[in-house]
Amino acid sequence: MTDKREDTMPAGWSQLAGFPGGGIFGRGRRGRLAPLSASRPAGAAKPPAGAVGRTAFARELLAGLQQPRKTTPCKYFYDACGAALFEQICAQPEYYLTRAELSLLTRHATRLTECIGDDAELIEFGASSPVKASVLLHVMRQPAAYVPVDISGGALLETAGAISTAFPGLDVRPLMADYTGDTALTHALDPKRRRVGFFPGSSLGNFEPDEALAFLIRLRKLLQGGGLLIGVDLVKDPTRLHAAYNDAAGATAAFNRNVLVRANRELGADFRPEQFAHYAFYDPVARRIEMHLVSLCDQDAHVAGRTLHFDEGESIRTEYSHKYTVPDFRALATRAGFRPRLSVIDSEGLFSLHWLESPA
Ligand code: AVJ
Repeated sequence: MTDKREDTMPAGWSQLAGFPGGGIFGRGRRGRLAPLSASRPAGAAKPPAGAVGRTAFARELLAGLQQPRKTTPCKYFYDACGAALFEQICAQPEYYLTRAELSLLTRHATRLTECIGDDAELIEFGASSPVKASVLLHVMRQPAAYVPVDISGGALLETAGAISTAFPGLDVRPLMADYTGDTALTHALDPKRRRVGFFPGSSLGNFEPDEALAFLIRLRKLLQGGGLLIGVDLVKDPTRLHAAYNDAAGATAAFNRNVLVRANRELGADFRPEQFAHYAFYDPVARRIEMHLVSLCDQDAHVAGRTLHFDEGESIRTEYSHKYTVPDFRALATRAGFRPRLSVIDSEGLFSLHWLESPA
């Protein structure tokens, strides 16, 4: 990168779920939002509390906490509380990601319109807020449909409702699902429509590099003939990164502890969240934020009949958030079979947005 930061990349760079027991929500054109499922007749069974049910939560939580190095899958942050806490994070002054991405969407609207093209079906992976999609849908020419995919049912329906209100006549078909699951989302999509994926917020950073590649390959296949608009957080001054995951108001700390709070509520576990310290740091070698909950004392917790022990100072790794350089991300996308067509960064060089074509 040149020393003069630019909003747009130089020439070479800038040519132009699985649903295990998951509830699927659908809505016909101008119809009412209502649960529907391809595999389960309406009313046959109540959808579980989340796109991933309680048994899966208990199983995956226990599996992670019984490892020698304890971990929890980060997707379990996002119950209704966690989705709300994440919205609070996005409003913190230190958490620049959301604002930087929104400014890129607005600032490069015209070029994005060109990239995305007409009549596309917009599929958003992780749609707990309508804000970014709303900017994008304004920019798109005659969007054919909007399919928000989210693991948190409540947040998903709020997003879908807000978009339906703002865009009357748009075909909005919310899908409650864990997009990291390996089942294809294809049955929920229109086989005749050109597909445009939207994966904002740098959520790709949650994947380790090999998983990120595998996930991008899945998206490339799903979006064949269309493309993916993806937001990716950039490698930068570690102090700035550190601050973004250690906001002064404590929103990130509350979000981090929410996985324990949720286990207590949904699984009848007896974690003492206040006995775990929020600890997040940037590892410049692995180029990622690691988020941990560190036990402040020797303690036990009980989950689904199991006793878990935590030594004083022992950590649970709750999230990775990988950061990329623009060339490294474009190389990864290319390895996944995408053709990177446009990469833009904000004036401070904090965040990047990429349009990746998926060849037909
Ligand atoms: C939604 C995964 C992109 O990694 O920055 C925010 C989640 N974790 N603060 C991120 C998060 C702590 C966020 N992603």
